[in-house]
Formats: sequence, structure tokens, C-alpha cells
Amino acid sequence: MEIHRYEKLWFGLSLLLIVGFIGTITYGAVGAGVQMVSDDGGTVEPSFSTINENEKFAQQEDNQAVHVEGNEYEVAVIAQRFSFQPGTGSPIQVPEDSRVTFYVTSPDVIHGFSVVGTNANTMVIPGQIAEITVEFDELDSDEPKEYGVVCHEFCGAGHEEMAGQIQVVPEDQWEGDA
Ligand SMILES: [Cu+2]
Repeated sequence: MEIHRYEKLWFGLSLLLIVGFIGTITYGAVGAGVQMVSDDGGTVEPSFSTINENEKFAQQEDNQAVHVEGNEYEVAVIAQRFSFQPGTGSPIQVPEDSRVTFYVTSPDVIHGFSVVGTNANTMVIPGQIAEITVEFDELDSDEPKEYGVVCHEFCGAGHEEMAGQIQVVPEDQWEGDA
């Protein structure tokens, strides 16, 4: 059987396209630090009255990152309709040059936790504690630096107003434990 050479060419190009598509899907799934939402942070009964029984949430008394060791800190955030606690109203405070693990959960519906302008972004599912670690560099001035936090999962009538802030504080102005 003879195959016309244009047909062969077309055949080859189509195969190449398919390989290319599989490549982009694979990169999207495993490259660029992309991960599925996990429950690595554990699970919690999704209700306002029981979240604080979880040790991560019980230790989060105010809006300051809790020191773990070295330059490692953690912050437990409740994403709820339509705010982040802490984060909305007064910013979450973290020291510069730190590695901060955020534990985020929701007592009501699915929310998102996205740090604007960075690739830190996770879905927040009721009952699961999303865990995401963010590195904050040393500041290049002695002014605090602010990042916005937004919810990127439509969660109801006030969704577009669901926002918070993270404030990276210079070391000499850091008032939390270190
Ligand atoms: Cu929301």
C-alpha cells in the first residue's frame, strides 16, 4: 500500500501534537510545584465549635506567626464566609527571612487561600486541613511588606470581598516569639 507523502507528513505532525499535549499536561500536573490538595495537615470536624480543639488552631491566639524552631513558623487560618481568621481586619504577621507553614481549614464551605503575586495557593476544604509552606525572603528595606490573600473559590454572596493580608515584618520590629 502506498501512502501519499503529504499524508505521512500530516500523520507525523499529528503524532507530534499529541506528544506535545501529553507533555504539557504532565508538566502541569507534576512540574512547577503543583500538587493535589492534600490532607497532610490532618482532618478536623468542620464546625466553628470544634476547630479550636485541634492543637494547631488552639495555639493560634492572635495574628502572629507561632515560632516552631530556627526560622520556622506556623500560622493556623480559618477561612470562613467571608473572611480569614486571622488575616482579615488585621494582617497575619510573619518575620522576614522565615519559612512559614500555613494550616488552613474551613468550617463552612470550600474556600481558597491564595497569596497574591506568588505561587502560594491552595484550596480549602471543610474537614481537611490544607498545609502549605511559604518562604519569605529578607526585606530590602526596614519597612514591612504586605501581601494580599484572596479566596479563589466562589463561596457565596460575599465571596468577592473575602480577602486578608500578610505582613512581613523586619526582624528588629518583630514582636512575636523568635
Ligand atoms: Cu470564598
